[in-house]
Amino acid sequence: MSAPSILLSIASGVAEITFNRPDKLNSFTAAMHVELRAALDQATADRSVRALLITGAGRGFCAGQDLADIIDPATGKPGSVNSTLADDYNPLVKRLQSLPIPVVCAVNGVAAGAGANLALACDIVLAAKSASFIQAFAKIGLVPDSGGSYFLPRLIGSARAMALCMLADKLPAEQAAQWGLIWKTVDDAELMSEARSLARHLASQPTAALGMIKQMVHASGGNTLAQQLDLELKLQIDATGTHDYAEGVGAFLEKRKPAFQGK
Ligand code: T3D
Repeated sequence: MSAPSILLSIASGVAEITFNRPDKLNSFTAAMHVELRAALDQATADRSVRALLITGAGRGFCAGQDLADIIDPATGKPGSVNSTLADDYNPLVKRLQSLPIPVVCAVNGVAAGAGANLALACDIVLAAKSASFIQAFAKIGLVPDSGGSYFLPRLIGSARAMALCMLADKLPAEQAAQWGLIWKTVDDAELMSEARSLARHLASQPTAALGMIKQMVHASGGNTLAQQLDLELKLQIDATGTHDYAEGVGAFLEKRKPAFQGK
């Protein structure tokens, strides 16, 4: 039996998902998408889970689509991309963005093609100093997908986005952090301990409010100021209705550590 291409562990309020095809730099096959959906279903059904951490096994994070997996055996040529984008990558990006819990990504090595853009779909991205990001698509005659053409201009501006996409050059993680593409870099040896500690910290926080923060930050790109103020008002009213708001204020006034429940 072959090894699972997705690993899932749940502990301390954190679901940790590891892309696990290290010999192929964790590039995605159709079967791996099926396993990932099942892992996300299991994680989100578990009421103890209040943060998600995504990483890759081995020396790569994810090299995007497995290019061997899309070869049509009948023709020996790449098959239609329509179904994999429509059925796999696009729903995955939308799901990561709409999960009501924080999603941390620990980019442990090269993140290429859809692999780079899946990382950008996460909420807080840490990368090993030796990691890199490559919009590899143009090298094989494709255009960015999995949200790359959406995330890149918003995060680093059109000039840098355009050059990265057209040249398909490797962007070292430290440069990515300086440009604001990701949150920060970490020494390679410290990446997983720091990412796990961050995810555990987030899971102990008022995660209902963190989910609302995610919603408002995502909405801001398409909203006018007036619309965004209305959304802030609505979500702040929702936040004031949570247990964690009462707990946070109470703990502050009583000078004690709050015990948040994520509701
Ligand atoms: O259906 C559709 O096509 C639409 C969906 C598109 C989404 C996409 O993601 S398109 C973009 C696909 N990804 C790429 O084009 C990246 C291809 N990989 C690379 O350019 C390089 O591997 C890297 C720059 C990422 C890393 O280079 P390097 O030198 O560190 O490693 P390597 O030797 O190239 O790769 C190591 C192994 O992984 C190697 O296997 P082998 O020879 O040892 O058996 C290599 O073939 C394999 N590998 C890496 N990336 C892929 C892959 N195998 C299949 N598909 C890959 N994407």
